Amino acid sequence: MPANLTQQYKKAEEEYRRASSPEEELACLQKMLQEIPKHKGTDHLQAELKAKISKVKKEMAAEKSSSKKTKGLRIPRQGAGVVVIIGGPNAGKSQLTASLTSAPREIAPYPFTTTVPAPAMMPWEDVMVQLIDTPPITADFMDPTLYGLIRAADLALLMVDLENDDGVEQCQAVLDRLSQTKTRLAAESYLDEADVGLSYTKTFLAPNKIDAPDARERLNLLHELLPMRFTEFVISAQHGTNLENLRNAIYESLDVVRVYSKLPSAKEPDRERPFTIKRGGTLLEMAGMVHKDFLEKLKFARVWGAAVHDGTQVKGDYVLHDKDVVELHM
Ligand SMILES: Nc1nc2c(ncn2[C@@H]2O[C@H](COP(=O)(O)OP(=O)(O)OP(=O)(O)O)[C@@H](O)[C@H]2O)c(=O)[nH]1
Ligand SMILES: [Mg+2]
Repeated sequence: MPANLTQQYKKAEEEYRRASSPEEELACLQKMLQEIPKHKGTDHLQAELKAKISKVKKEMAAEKSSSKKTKGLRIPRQGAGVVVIIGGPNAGKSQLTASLTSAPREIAPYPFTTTVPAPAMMPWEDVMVQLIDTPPITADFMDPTLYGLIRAADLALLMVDLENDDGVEQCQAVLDRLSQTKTRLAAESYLDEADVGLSYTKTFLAPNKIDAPDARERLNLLHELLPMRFTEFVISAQHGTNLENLRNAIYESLDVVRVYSKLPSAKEPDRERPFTIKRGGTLLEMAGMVHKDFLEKLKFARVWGAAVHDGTQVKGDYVLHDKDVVELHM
């Protein structure tokens, strides 16, 4: 029996696809349910709509219960850089976050376990990198805060579920979803100057669950179907396979150097908390991070490091090297 969907229904469905918040989605779904012709031929569709409505309501409730702390609130940048972990449902985003940090994350074999983006700190040698675990992106749903998080991130990790036959398609759905927006993934970060607002975030592909049966076949399929070429780390977030390579590559992608500050009166620098600064950054930039007064009052610094003789006196334009020890004078 044909469904004979009305124009009003189709219009609501079109709007549903473009909805950018759960509230909008709910309004569209309710309109669709109201407009759908009620007969045997649409039973299945009606049931599907009702299920979607209850899912969106749950999402909204989850958002509300945590809203006082998180809704509309920017996650403050911390550490040497920010990495956003994205992907379809069940890809293992929370498992990877838990494995690379010591943060407890809720990990479960059903979709939409994670409902709110959550930061956690990943150690690399003596520095920390901020990872952000996120809710899944699907053809029908994307947490509206994700656009900003992806644009602001130094790196995105796009995870693929190799345990499930739908995993490759779900990854494609993430890319399709983003390709309809001005927030996109690429091999390197850049802003498209010809198209204002179009922003590309450097991305690593992380096909996950390589330990699962038939994961290799799905990986081959992924390579055949994925049009974009990202740097790839095939991992098992649960078993730890390739995670140390990924951890190192994440840090390297940030392209920062570490600098230890030393008080003139102290014998040793503060080795506990290095400052990190983009490679090529100068002493003056670093001094400004220590205290903004230094921006105007810095006279000189003494530096101990691989590129200079111990205690060499340098000016604000000195380009810092990894592991430099710096003694600021004003
Ligand atoms: N075999 C195997 N299972 C994994 C691996 N990583 C995660 N899983 C399992 O996959 C399921 C989903 O993991 P999660 O980390 O919750 O996935 P997620 O991407 O955060 O899911 P959502 O929050 O719903 O988007 C869980 O049952 C995990 O135990 C892995 O490396 N190998
Ligand atoms: Mg999760």
